[in-house]
Amino acid sequence: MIDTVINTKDAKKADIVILSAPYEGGVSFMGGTAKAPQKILKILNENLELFDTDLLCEPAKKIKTAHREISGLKKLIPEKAIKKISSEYEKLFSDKKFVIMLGGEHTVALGALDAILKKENPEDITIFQIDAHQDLREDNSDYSDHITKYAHSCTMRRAHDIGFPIVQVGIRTFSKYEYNFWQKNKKTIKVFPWTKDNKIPKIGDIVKSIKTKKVYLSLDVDGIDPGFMPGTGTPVQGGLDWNYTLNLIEKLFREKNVIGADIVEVSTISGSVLTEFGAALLCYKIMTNKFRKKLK
Ligand SMILES: [Mn+2]
Repeated sequence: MIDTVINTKDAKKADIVILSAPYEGGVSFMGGTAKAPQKILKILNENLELFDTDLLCEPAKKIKTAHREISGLKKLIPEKAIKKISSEYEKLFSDKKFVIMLGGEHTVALGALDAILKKENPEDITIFQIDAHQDLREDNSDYSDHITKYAHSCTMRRAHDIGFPIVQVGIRTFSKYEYNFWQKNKKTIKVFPWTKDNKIPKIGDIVKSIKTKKVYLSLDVDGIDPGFMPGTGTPVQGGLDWNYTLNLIEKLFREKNVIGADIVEVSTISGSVLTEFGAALLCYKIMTNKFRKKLK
C-alpha cells in the first residue's frame, strides 16, 4: 500500500483537517492561486518524503489527517466567499480539529478568523503573519477600479478591525497609508521589517513579542525569499531564509498554542514546481510541529 499524508476520509476521526480554499476573487496582480491547493495536496500526498529528518520518524503514520475542499467559491464576491469558508471552518473548529487551510489568496484567512471569532475572544489570539506585505489597507481603491474592503491587501486590516492583535514578520513593502496605520497602532500591530537596514531578528525575540498564549499562523508564501518560493502573485525580493522559516515555525509551536494555520498566495508558475513543493513541506512541518508530543 502506498503511504500518503491524507490517511482518513473521516474528518471526525482526524487530528488534522487540511482544508482547501481555492479562491482568488480579491487578488491584485497575477491570478493562479485558486489552482494551488490541489497542486500542493498532490505533492503532499505523492511526492513528499514522509520521514522527518529532524524528528527521525514518519509523522504521517501517527497523525490522522483528513482533507476537505470548499467548493463553489470561484464566482463569489469576497464577502460571500469569507462567509462560506467561515461556515465550513466553524464545523471543524467546533469539533476541535486542527485545521490547516490551503489558499487561495490571503482573503481566505478572514473566513477562518470569522469562524474562530464565534468561539474565542479575538484579544486572546495573536495573528502571527509571515508576509512581505502588511495587508493593512482600508480598501483597494489606490490600485483597483473594483473597490472592495476585502481585497487580499486588506486582510490584516479587517482582522485588526475585529480585534485581533497582529505580529508581522518579513514585511518589506508597504504603502504610506499602511505605514501610518501601523505607527498609530503599535500596541496591537508589532512588525519585524525585512527592509535592507533592519538586522535579521533573533527567532526567540520574535516569539517573545507575542503577548497571547494562543496564536493563529497565517503564512503568506511571499514572506519567504522568492529564491525559495518564486511562484506567488506579488513577489518581493529579500525575505525570510528557508531554514530560518522552519526554525521560526518550530519555536512558535514549542512556545505557543497554535490554534489554526493557513498557507496562502501560492500561484503556480510554468516550468517550476519549487513553490508547491515548498508549500507542501511547510504544511507537513506545521503538522509535525503541532503533534510533536504525539510522535515520541
Ligand atoms: Mn503578501
